Amino acid sequence: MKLLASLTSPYARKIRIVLAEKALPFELVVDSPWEANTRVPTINPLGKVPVLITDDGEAFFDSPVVAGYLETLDAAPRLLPADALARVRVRQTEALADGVTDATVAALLESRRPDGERSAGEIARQFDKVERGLSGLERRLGERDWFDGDALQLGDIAAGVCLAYLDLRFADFDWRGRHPALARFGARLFARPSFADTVPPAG
Ligand SMILES: N[C@@H](CCC(=O)N[C@@H](CS)C(=O)NCC(=O)O)C(=O)O
Repeated sequence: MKLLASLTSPYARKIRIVLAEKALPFELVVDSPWEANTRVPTINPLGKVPVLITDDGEAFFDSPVVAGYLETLDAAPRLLPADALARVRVRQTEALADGVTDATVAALLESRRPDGERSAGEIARQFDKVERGLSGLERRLGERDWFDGDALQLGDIAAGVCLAYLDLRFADFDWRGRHPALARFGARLFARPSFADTVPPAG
């Protein structure tokens, strides 16, 4: 299978980490939807990465759907529980973490708009979501090692990716100082080979 991804996309990184944790072989096709010559919109009408193309040629997007597809393959470890309600809870953690990532991306795009078009109010509004989302994640994690269950699952990966993306885009944003449980969690997660091997390039 092939994964269309940009190297800085946190959503694509989430999937690359899932693939690494499951030791699933795949071809990484680097394609940034922001470049003029991107092929992504011909495969995903939304023009976004990640997109996974199966060996049968079927395309899956967006990242929660791709993660769901990968879970159907016979590859340990399970990253979503078999129990339906437990699975919804992992998906809730994933949605909260992805939502923080969405707000971080929105703040970044707004901050890159030209002088005169940039809205400080909109950037602040997005950072309010980031801060509230991180507080929600901090409460959800509490004193535990993992968000849901007793081993790494998809919600943990999404949360780790969202924290790492804040470091990449807003290095001065001191989430560790305000969220000690997330700081402890991040330190553990970032040391995993699946995270260390997918650190995005600067830029
Ligand atoms: N909810 C989607 C978000 C994907 C997304 O926004 N990807 C960004 C890269 S970080 C993208 O491709 N943006 C291109 C665009 O918005 O045109 C997912 O989880 O896959």
